Amino acid sequence: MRLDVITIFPDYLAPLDLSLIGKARRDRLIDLHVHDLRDFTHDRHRTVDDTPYGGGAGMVMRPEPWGEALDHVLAAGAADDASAAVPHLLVPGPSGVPFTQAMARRLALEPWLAFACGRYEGIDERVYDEARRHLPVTSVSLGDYVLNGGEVAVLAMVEAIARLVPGVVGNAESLVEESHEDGLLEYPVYTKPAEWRGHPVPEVLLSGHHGKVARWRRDERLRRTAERRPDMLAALGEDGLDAADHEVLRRFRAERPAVAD
Ligand code: 97T
Repeated sequence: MRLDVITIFPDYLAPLDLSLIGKARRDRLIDLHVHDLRDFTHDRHRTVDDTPYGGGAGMVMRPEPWGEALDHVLAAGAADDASAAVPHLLVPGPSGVPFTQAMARRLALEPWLAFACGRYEGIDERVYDEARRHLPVTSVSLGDYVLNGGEVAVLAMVEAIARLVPGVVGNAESLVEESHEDGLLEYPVYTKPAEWRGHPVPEVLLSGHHGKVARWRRDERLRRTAERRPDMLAALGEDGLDAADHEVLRRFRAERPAVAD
């Protein structure tokens, strides 16, 4: 998979040299290219922003460097790998569609992704209009909070996507039995020692009874999801839960009403 990132802070992406993603790059599973937007300016000050037409607070990123940077990415990618026609362009911002595990799974199947990191109040809208003439473009948000720019969002998205690329994560099983892959949060986990500072590991986990362990874990996932993410339980609907699930949820709710939402 080829990844191109355009940013005014290339150093922000340095963590992608580390850990699992760094290893995937060395193994040539991920071909990551970071581009400095200021390299596509032509004035002495390497200007990338200006005041907004119509007035208002802050600065807007000018379209010309973005146009040149995207032209460069398209040409460089096509020269490197003729099989990848055009990238899917992802633009993080607080007004995008929510980035989800389902989206990460779809994007992990694509041969080429490009990320445009905006700063200030955003990028001139005509950059999106022009990009859409050539590529699929998606504005994505990590959640309902505000960042200073897209770089941290790109770090998160690249990690979420790249770990789903075959070969990047060694144990394929660790990819499926995780939160957000089947609509419930994960169960709590424990390791040695069996007692620590007066806290014992739940007895059932030491019992060796696989059926009981599985039911206990399912119950804990339901309990956590009901407590922390009632929206996820609602989204699962009737079909996602069986009679035993409904019974444990009824008991949890009687014990303690939901706190989230
Ligand atoms: O708030 C932002 C500013 C710039 C780029 C991205 C974001 C953002 O992305 N997800 C949440 C906020």
